[in-house]
Amino acid sequence: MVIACTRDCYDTCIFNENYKPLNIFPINGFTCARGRADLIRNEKNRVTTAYIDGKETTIDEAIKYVTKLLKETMKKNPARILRTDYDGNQGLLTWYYPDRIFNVIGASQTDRSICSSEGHAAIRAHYGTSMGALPEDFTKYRAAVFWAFPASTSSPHIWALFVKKPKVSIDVRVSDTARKSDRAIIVRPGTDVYLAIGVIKVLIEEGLVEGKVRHFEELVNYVRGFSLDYLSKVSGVGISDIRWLAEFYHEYKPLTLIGFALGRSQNGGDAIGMISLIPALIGLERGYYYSNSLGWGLDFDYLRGLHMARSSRVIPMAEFGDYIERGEVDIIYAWNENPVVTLPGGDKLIKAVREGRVTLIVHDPYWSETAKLANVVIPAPTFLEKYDVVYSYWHDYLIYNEPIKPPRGIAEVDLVRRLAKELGITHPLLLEDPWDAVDRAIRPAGVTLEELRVRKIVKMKPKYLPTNEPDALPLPNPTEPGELGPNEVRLVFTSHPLYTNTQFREVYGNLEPVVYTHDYEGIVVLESEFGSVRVRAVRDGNVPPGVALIYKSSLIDLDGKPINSITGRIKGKYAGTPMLNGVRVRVKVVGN
Ligand SMILES: Nc1nc2c(c(=O)[nH]1)N[C@H]1C(S)=C(S)[C@@H](COP(=O)(O)OP(=O)(O)OC[C@H]3O[C@@H](n4cnc5c(=O)[nH]c(N)nc54)[C@H](O)[C@@H]3O)O[C@H]1N2
Ligand SMILES: Nc1nc2c(c(=O)[nH]1)N[C@H]1C(S)=C(S)[C@@H](COP(=O)(O)OP(=O)(O)OC[C@H]3O[C@@H](n4cnc5c(=O)[nH]c(N)nc54)[C@H](O)[C@@H]3O)O[C@H]1N2
Ligand code: SF4
Ligand SMILES: [Mo]
Repeated sequence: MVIACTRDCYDTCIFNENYKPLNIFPINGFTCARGRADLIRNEKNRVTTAYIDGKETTIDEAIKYVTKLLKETMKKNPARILRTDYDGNQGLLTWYYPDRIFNVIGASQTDRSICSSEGHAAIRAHYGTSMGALPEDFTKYRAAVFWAFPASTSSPHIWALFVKKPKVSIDVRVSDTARKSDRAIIVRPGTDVYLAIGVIKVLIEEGLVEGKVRHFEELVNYVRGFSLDYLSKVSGVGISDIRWLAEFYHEYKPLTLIGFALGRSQNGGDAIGMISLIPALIGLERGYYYSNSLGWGLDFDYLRGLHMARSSRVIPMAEFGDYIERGEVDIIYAWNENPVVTLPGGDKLIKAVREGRVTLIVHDPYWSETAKLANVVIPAPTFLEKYDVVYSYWHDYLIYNEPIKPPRGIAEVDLVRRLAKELGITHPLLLEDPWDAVDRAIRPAGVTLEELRVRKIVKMKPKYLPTNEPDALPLPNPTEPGELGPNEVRLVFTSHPLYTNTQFREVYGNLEPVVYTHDYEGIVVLESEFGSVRVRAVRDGNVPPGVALIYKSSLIDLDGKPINSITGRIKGKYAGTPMLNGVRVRVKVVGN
């Protein structure tokens, strides 16, 4: 029997029944601080019973109450019910299947664009798929470029494969990954597209192109329109560094690893698209890696029931708070997500719930900020307590996760099927056995449930491999981020080794909201065009002037207000991903 770490993490570690990481490639017998703490975490901060308006109740009562709430709003307008979900657990049953009930009743959904959508769409625009290198391919490369990808923190197993190889880090600050790389290139936030154009320009003009790109002449003309001098000025990367990077590409033929964070920055999709072309130009096939989640062929749409029913309305995550503020939703049902903290405008959700304008229903194993705020809380089992099928957005193992702890609460599929029954819904989507749905969904990836149940881990066969000669060559029309005014910085976020987004604070404690900058010290107010928050500023020589860094696991300010009150209303042009990184912020020191 095996267990998969189901969290939003590239590595998706696989463990044996004693919770020891398997010694198979690419897990290689080790895990991270979170993996080591999971058994302890499982006993802390748990929601153990249901709650209605702060009072303990049974799960049955809570289901009846939620049924009543849903019924009332369904009569009025089902689009005023918004379900919101993200990646607290990557299980096919936990995350995807529950969507069915909301499609059947015609509720609203978010666009789920917060994390990786922008880059998926941008790479697909070039290659027809976003599938990149597989872990086995990684080992064949003699070098790597970590582009906005602090892998030593965000993906310990990817990092491990390159520890002994030449590495370049491209970031807006000197990250741990940058420190451990052979060369760190520091770029201004939101300007990677200019750097990528510069690299392509040098490759072309110095005769270093060895691969084929369709519409190559168009690309040649396009880069001719930019001078290296201009590209250097906008990106903040010296001309000699741009040349050096192009030559490194030419000489080492490195794998390019593109971080999701880039898609959440200004010109993010354009940057990712252009970066993904570089490997093709130097003659590499699938010489990039971004996320392989959409390449296996796993039929997420089938799991969500989109072949039969769809949401009535899609709300961009960038405008999550704005829709709430405008009074466009009455009920929010959240699972597998902590939207109060992680979505733009979470402050507006807090306000609307406190003022009774929105009823919040939360299904979560832990007392997240969103669960604490909710009118109705229903306990969910953790991945250590339920069966599920788990995939990775990096490696190719599909995993049959079996529980090693007795279940607490009610599993996601069971909850939505109970709700469907109470609501009198007899739609075939909710009558289909969830395991049959899983079987249907995994077959396109070359795996059957029967085989998976026997073997526990089975390698998927990628269904959507890229063509290296795509039909389209979408060329960017980027916008310069512009100069900063006095006391202005661009806010960026990064992951912390001890947490996954908002998870693990029950083990490692609450991180103080600290902003790391080159110049400021003491208590500061950060003010953007969307609002302000109060945090502690710490001077950090690894952060250049004009940049401010916050860990994305400390997203609550000194007054209990979400940092996302001040980010993210601007949408990416490929998939609408909120611009969380690079928001212009004024810093005012207010204390020490
Ligand atoms: N330990 C740990 N691992 C995680 C997570 C976690 O919370 N903790 N979260 C997981 C999740 S949800 C995700 S999405 C991934 C994210 O994984 P990554 O995309 O690898 O990284 P982040 O940690 O978000 O860091 C983003 C980096 O981009 C830099 N950056 C910001 N703006 C720009 C820019 O405009 N240009 C460039 N070049 N760099 C920029 C930041 O300084 C930072 O170093 O990690 C996953 N892995
Ligand atoms: N300002 C800013 N905001 C950001 C980011 C940033 O860089 N800066 N990063 C963004 C990114 S990349 C991401 S991916 C999102 C992440 O946003 P979220 O997905 O909201 O982040 P998590 O903290 O992983 O929260 C997931 C919730 O799922 C719950 N959960 C865990 N396991 C289960 C389960 O089995 N069942 C159920 N029902 N619930 C479970 C956890 O307890 C937790 O409350 O945040 C985004 N928000
Ligand atoms: S968080 Fe990532 S590295 Fe850590 S145990 Fe889970 S999958 Fe492995
Ligand atoms: Mo993410």
